[in-house]
Amino acid sequence: MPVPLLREKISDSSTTTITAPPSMDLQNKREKLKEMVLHLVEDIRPEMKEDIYDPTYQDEVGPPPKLEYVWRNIILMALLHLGALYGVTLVPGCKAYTWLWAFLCYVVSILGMTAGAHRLWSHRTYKARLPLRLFLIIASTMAFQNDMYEWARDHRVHHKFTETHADPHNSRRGFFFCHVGWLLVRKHPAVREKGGLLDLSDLKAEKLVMLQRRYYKPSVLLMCFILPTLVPWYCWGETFRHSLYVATFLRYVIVLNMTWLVNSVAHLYGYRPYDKNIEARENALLSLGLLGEAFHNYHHTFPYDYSTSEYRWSLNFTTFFIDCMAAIGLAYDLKKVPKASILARIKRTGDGSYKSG
Ligand code: ST9
Ligand code: ZN
Ligand code: ZN
Repeated sequence: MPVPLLREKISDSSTTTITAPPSMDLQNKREKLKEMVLHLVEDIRPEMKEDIYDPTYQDEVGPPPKLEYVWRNIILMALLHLGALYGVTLVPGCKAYTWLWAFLCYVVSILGMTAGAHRLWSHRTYKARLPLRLFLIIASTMAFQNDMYEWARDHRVHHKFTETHADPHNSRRGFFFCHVGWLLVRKHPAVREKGGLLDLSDLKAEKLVMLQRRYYKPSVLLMCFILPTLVPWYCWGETFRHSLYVATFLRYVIVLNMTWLVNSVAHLYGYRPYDKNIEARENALLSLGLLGEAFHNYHHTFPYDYSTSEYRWSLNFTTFFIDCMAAIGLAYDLKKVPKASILARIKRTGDGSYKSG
């Protein structure tokens, strides 16, 4: 609607309203609000709003934020990566069972994050019965990426306020920052401020999530470090050195970097067939390694879809896994965006790169 500027008297008998086109700022805000309303209409999981993008929140213009380094994290992360590099040199000397074990730990860790931390606890895209939730929380502990409550809180705030200072791994702050740098410095005050407004009552109410948070340090020690090292050493006589550096340090560093690539690569490079107005992008190659988790333009457009992709099993082992769990009754109420809504959205906001698969 045009904005009335002033009422001017043209003649004694008539008055007219002189209008001007709305300012760019106002126009942008209206567009964003319209976008938000349409987004809500598409939502097939109306009970949870905490991961729905809020385009009305934008950073104020100002100097770049100051970095407050956390030296403990910088030193530990550097040592861990050095350990993993040494692990690479040991790979050829490992027993075949150790390779298989490291690969199994990789798959279990990633599943814990994709099917558990991401699709179940952060986005509530499906429901899971206790045995599955138990498996997923243990698997996610093996991945050691912060406890479930903290991960889901950071992830919801990443979706809602994406590419602003309230996004913990804001990709506008550069590749290194959104890949790993954000774990080496104190969070921007906006993360705390906006994250503090989120409703996390579902997470607080879940005993398993709170139990993991309470005993997180000893559980991580056991699941991420002790168990993966002891199994090859005890079970098939692998050397302690090979077990520690390959099955534990190298495997953990690969899991971490694969996950971080979603924040860096999948927010910086790739097509945006579903919504060209956001930075998240599609990356099929990354999705293969992440068991289906880098169809990131689709995922940020439709965060309530349990497949995090328009498709089901294509480069998406996690969806296959959830479907298998559904077949045996351990997963249910799987949310999937109807094809017609997807196609309408592609037409409305896509970048034109869409090819039906
Ligand atoms: C790791 C995490 O690697 C990786 C996450 C990747 C996420 C990927 C997401 C995108 C992928 C999507 C698909 C992928 C799916 C899965 C992939 C497959 C694997 N809201 O944090 P603190 C408040 S971890 C509201 O200490 P500092 C709160 O009160 C690796 N409030 O902030 C909190 O207290 P509490 C291993 C918030 O002091 C207080 O602030 N771990 C929020 O600035 C303090 O919080 C590490 O390296 C919020 N969002 O420190 C450790 N956040 O918790 C890394 C905070 O008691 N972390 N508050 O309620 C740290 O050391 C610190 O967090 C820090 C910041 C130094 C980074
Ligand atoms: Zn997500
Ligand atoms: Zn993202």
